[in-house]
Amino acid sequence: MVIFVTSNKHKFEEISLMFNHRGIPITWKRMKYEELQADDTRTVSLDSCMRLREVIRKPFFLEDTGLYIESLKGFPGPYSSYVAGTIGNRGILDLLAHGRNRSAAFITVISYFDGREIHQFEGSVKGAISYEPAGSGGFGYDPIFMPEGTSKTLAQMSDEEKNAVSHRGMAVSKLISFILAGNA
Ligand code: ITT
Repeated sequence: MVIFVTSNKHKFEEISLMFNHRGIPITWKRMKYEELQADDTRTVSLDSCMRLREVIRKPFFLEDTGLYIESLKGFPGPYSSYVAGTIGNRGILDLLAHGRNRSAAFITVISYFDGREIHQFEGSVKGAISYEPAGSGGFGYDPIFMPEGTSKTLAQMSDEEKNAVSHRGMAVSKLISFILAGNA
């Protein structure tokens, strides 16, 4: 049994779909935890995991995700949660007006505590910020992010389709391979 710690139900839905598909039991520990303010998703994810292992004391994982927009020098990056809750998708679209480069990437870093040590798994997807929000699936920035090679936003995809191309899907695949290789 693996515990996934997040306050975000959409993350749990996407991840549990992949675990269920591979027949690996997963439980949701719904919990909001303080995050370090740092420039990089890997550091934020590791720091949260190190603090939570003192409290949870059993194998678990968490993940930290950021949206990195090239022409905004990586903004909102580690501040993605704050920005989503303040200026939101409309604010991002406004910042990209006047013909700015719309290239962007999502990065997810999973930190998995196996009961002894912490292992990290990273996934990313490159794409572009759309001109208008589209779609009603997913969450957060999904309506304005189009993965490379598609003309759909992540919000226009089912959870299965999103998992097949997404930052989170890639990071979770790596974690699942690690667990199935006998490391859980
Ligand atoms: P935790 O409890 O797991 O930390 P959170 O929602 O605060 O949940 P993050 O800090 O990792 O998670 O995510 C930052 C924000 O980025 C989040 O609030 C969403 O708005 C957005 N986000 C994360 N993953 C996303 C995804 O797959 N698609 C679109 N937006 C996403």
